[in-house]
Amino acid sequence: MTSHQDTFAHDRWPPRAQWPQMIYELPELQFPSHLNCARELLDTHVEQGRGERLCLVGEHSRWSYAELQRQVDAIAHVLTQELGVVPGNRVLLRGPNTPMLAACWYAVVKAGAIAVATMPLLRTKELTAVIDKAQISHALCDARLLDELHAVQSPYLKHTVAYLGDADDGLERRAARHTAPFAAVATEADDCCLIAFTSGTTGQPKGCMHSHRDVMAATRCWPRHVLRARADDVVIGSPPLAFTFGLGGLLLFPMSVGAAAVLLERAMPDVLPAYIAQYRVTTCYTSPTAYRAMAAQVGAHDLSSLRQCVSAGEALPAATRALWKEATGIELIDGIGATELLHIFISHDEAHARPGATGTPVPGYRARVVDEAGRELPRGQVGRLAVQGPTGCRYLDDARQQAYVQHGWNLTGDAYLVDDEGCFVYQARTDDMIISGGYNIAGPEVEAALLAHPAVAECGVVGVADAARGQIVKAFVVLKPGYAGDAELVAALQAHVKATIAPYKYPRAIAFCAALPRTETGKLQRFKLKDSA
Ligand code: 3UK
Repeated sequence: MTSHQDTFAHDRWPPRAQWPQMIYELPELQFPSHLNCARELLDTHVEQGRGERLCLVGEHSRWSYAELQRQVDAIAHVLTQELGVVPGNRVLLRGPNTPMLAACWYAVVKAGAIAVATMPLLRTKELTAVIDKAQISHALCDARLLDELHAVQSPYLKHTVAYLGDADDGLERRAARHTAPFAAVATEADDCCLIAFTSGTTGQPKGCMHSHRDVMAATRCWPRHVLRARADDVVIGSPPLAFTFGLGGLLLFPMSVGAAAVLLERAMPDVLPAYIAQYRVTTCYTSPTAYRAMAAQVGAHDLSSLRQCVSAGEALPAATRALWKEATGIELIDGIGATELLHIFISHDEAHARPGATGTPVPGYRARVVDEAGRELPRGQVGRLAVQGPTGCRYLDDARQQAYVQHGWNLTGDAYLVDDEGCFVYQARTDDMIISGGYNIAGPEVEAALLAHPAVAECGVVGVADAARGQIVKAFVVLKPGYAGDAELVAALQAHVKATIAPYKYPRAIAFCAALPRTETGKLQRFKLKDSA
């Protein structure tokens, strides 16, 4: 059953047999059959008299729950009455973190449509892949990021409306014409409400489908049991809302308890401490790399309001935990999450922090370490991390579903061990995904970009260890005859990659070589490149 008029997503869930086992044992994970998470996370606060509480703070705005609801309802009217959005349509969202982007997200979901938030740095090529894969008909785009979207040529995308610009047909001017409340569409709990794209290991983006129930379930597990989110929290952080780490931490979780969030367009480590002081922030979300960078400069700011700091996206080095504690007195909360599982599923609270370990399964989830055949391994042995819970992997129309979900368990692609105390200790990615500064970067995608340069004959891209970023992207390049592998060419290749795909994916290191190590069948042997680096 679905409330969706456009059944695109409903028709493309993987077959049931390929789903992970979903677990709803906790009493707080029981939901009615009709559920709209936008209604739950926004409207209920206003209905229950919390409308005047502070909800979202931006660089140019400060909205209460009631004000956000007014914005959301007006945008939902624009979507449904002027742009023809019907339940089940996919709506692309593009912009840096702002209250307007958040309002657009809630408007799409409240209207029963499916939000496809995209990373602000994506370029035309990557946007096109997402739009075609999810057959996206509508886009709401920050006016400052229109160019790459306008260059997209897709048979699916019919309407693009800009916000935060000054065009006469911009979203705010259209929205101003709608003052009536918008009643949330009575979606089914199981209806898809968001598709989160993850680049995976190959660079072919995978769309992770999540339902209204999944969103609500995520708000009732980690934030409730580990973080213990409170109504007086003021949260801040760097991850984009297009990354489910950011969506949960900065939007869904604070709103699930009636708290406030500061949404920053640019939240790099150089500016974050000043914002924490300015807004009396209690809770911060960012990557291990950013905590490391911030530790050096927190002394200059009054961080006395800060109570909790969450680290995710990549493994937290023990040295970074120690550095942050020394600088602020705060014990970092580490948590491993995944786009496929929506948010964090193994973590620990401040009292149970163990340097070098991620923690234990979040209430609502189960985890174990298994061998290649899916058998549970004894403690101390390194194997593949397998997870089950109330959220899980359902890729949009993708054969890779059967790699991620095996025997009913989500296999995250991480190598872990369980220590004597039952604590999960991260080892490495089981595949070749490069994680640099908190971003996932697929080597083959960088290779594809490099290969389009006239000087490049062959290339292989791997991640190599780096103290500051965890890993950096390193490219091994075989040049075509007539080209010299000098500093000038390194700079040219780097500029070329930055102009082709999202700039953060560019190779920070480039080595020139005469040939690449290959198997007899012609496959690149990445481990040999890594070894030589
Ligand atoms: C790695 C970690 C060690 C790990 C994410 C929190 O990162 C998130 O989602 P992605 O889909 O990547 C998932 C992969 O990233 N990873 C994430 N956190 C940790 N490795 N320690 C950690 N604490 O390889 C995992 O499989 O980009 C994180 C919440 C939501 C998320 N989507």
